[in-house]
Amino acid sequence: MKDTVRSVPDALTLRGVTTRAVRVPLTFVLGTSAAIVRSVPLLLVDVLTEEGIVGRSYLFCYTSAGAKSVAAHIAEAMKLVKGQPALPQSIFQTLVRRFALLGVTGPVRMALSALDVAIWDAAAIAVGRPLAELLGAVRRPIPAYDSRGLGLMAPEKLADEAEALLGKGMKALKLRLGYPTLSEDLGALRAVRGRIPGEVRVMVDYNQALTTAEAIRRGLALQEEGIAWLEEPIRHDDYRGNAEIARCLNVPLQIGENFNGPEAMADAIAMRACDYVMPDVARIGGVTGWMQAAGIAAASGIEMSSHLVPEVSAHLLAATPTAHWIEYVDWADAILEESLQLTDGAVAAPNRPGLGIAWDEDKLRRLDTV
Ligand code: SMN
Ligand code: MG
Repeated sequence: MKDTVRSVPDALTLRGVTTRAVRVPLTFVLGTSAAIVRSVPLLLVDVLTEEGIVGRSYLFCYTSAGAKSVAAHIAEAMKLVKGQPALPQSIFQTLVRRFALLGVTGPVRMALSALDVAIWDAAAIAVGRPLAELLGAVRRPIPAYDSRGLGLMAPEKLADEAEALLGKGMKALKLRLGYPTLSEDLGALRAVRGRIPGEVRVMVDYNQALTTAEAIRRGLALQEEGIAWLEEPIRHDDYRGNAEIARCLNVPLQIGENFNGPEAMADAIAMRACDYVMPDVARIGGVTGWMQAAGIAAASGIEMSSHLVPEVSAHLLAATPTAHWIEYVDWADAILEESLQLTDGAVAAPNRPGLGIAWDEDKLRRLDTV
């Protein structure tokens, strides 16, 4: 039989980008050991193509200055690639080289990641498929844990909040620790545990508060309480210290929200600095970086969860062979036309083209700009 070679349409062409920063008040205040988060600056990114398709992404920028600097880097990056085919992997590689002298970390890395996500969104919209499917994966439900609230506060308040959070049918919660003493940490954990069904999993997150010795001391006590994982007990990039903690504890050590690209994750795994990984799509390098990281986690046989931005992570975890937990927050409900759906404590990416996100202009008008 004669082969028929069909030609394919050209890729989309990058035309420009717009960004908008808004401040979203949280439904549950989040008191971490590093800072109290009452509202979050979100940066909304629209990548425009010559064909009229718009790719979107949004970012949590931590601070107002963070949002401004990420926006500035996004604008500058687009000037460098405007007119080029909207092929995310190649665009990312080009931009990483162009920003190498400044350094592809922090706001620069977040800017390139956000552009990458938006370009992937446009590409998936162009073929009319959900991003998860473009990545070759079924949109399967990923078990979710509720990461709203449960910050540092009085035990009685924590118990009330845990009960309120479980109203959404969640089967797991994340509690922030890092009180001045271990006995206060234990008091907080026991207060939450005492108010929720025994089968609900509890993750604990120190947000880098401890020294290595203190992390081992507290970890040995906490692991007797049946926690799902111990997250970022010490400085995120102290892989030697993290490896020592992982060696001394039975409870799984979780790190990754601060991995700067898949290279950092590969180093951490090579040094046995963690048992689980949870990259943030905005620091790992967008969809492009995430898929590389997913390959490393799969090849290493390590469970991979996500950090924040569940609307994007739902697609990515579907395409992650060792997908573990999706971190659920509702922050983007304040900016999106349709909020992410939770069913039986799990999240599946929506059956819409691309990421399936669209800005709700009425909601945006009611928010303060950053
Ligand atoms: C976290 C960090 C910063 C803001 C919100 C949440 C946290 C997490 O470390 O793992 O969710
Ligand atoms: Mg964390």
